[in-house]
Amino acid sequence: MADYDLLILNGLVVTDTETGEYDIAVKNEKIEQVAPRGSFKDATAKRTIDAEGGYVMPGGVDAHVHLQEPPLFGKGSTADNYETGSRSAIAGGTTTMVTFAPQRKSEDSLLDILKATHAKAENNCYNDYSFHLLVSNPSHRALSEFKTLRAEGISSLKIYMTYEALQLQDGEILDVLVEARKRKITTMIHAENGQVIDWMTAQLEKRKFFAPKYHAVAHPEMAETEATYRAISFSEFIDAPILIVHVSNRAAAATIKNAQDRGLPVYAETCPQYLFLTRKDLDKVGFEGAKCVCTPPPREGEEDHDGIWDGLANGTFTVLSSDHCPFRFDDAVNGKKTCITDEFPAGQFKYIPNGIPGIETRLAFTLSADRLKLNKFVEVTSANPAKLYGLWPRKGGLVTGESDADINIWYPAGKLEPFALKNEMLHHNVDYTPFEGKVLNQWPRYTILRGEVVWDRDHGGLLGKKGYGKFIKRDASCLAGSRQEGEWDIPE
Ligand code: DUC
Ligand code: ZN
Repeated sequence: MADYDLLILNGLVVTDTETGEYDIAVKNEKIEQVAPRGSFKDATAKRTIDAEGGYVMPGGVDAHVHLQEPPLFGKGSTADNYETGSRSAIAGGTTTMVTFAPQRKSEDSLLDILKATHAKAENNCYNDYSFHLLVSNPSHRALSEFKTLRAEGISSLKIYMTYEALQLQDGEILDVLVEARKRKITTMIHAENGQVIDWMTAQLEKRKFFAPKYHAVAHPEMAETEATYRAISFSEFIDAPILIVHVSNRAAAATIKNAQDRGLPVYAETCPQYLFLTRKDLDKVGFEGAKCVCTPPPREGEEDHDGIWDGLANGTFTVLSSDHCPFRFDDAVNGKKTCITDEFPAGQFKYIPNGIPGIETRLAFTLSADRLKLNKFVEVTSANPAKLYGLWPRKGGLVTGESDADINIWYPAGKLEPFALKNEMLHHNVDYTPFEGKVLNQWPRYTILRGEVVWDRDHGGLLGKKGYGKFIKRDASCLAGSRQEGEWDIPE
């Protein structure tokens, strides 16, 4: 009998805290040992992979993924279901994803939503997964279910300060934060001022401005920064931890940094679209710009990108997620073209479904850009999302005896010719990528999920099986928590 299930030799192992020449032994789906290079020369394994000096990192954890959702952000429905979305994730090295279980305003219970979302995911996933509850109706019943949600392994939820179908009023946000604090649940907040956006949209429409590029005008930085400040104020008042999702601009980032410097439990996320796209991408001939309509919109240019890179490097951003929210472009029933009518042959920006695909490209783009230290790259794409959302150390690390054997092995220097991305290379169910033609110099060569090689780029590509991915129960965050026992913790 072999000593191990898998040996990974000759890699440069990179975690959020360490870089070194280590070999890795895997057994029973777990990291059995990480030892100096050469330590396993007399050992046997069912399979051995020679990393040839390439980086060996924990598998990616993407904690902002929209799959199989009804129309919530404009008119269309998301193009990826749990099968196609998780397939795309694995092909890009994301071994764990946290998707949304969306409650509609007409729905009372969150537990029913959780059950329905389990049914969508079960036996369909290529990668491991969990859910954030998306709360749009914090009814008495919904709030009373937070305790059971925790018992069911859900330790985070998301709320919105915009979008008609989702927006909470300030008092409702406070209701959620009090209950979340009591149950040690982390609250993710989409921070944009919905009334400002509606007002701007009306101003633009009055002037007959309907093209996709006006989406960016309707979502000014001020709307994001104001809502960010308000969300932080609520978090400070209740002393409840929050994460501001998909931060796009420097003023919002500075507001967050200021709160963090004051010791508040405020965390933040950014996404590749705020590093690689600008508002010019929305200003293309005809309706093409709709391919890059997401919210908040990509900002002005390089200076904004630099600000976001700086925020990643200095720790303002805890996590880098994809906000994968895929809509097909050439689709007038569920996709971007649902906003085209006889009256508006060039569409109406306010109805363009908001979102872009990106679960497969997040890791390769960020590593290829070579703007972050390697440990920081692992921290924001893998370790921190696991820590923030209660998956650590099972996910996001290579901790002996504790971590699942979820591993990405990258190409060693000189082994992969830089290549231009084409949508046909991707595994999602979307007919475009907003990043068509982008030149990359890295991609996961092998991806391993709980000891199984599920992606081998040069020998078969996707090897994983639908249904191998499983639901992972999550614990309380080990990063975020209230600072004090407090007056809001009223006994039941
Ligand atoms: N932004 C997007 O781009 N898509 C989904 C939701 C959101 O807030
Ligand atoms: Zn959002």
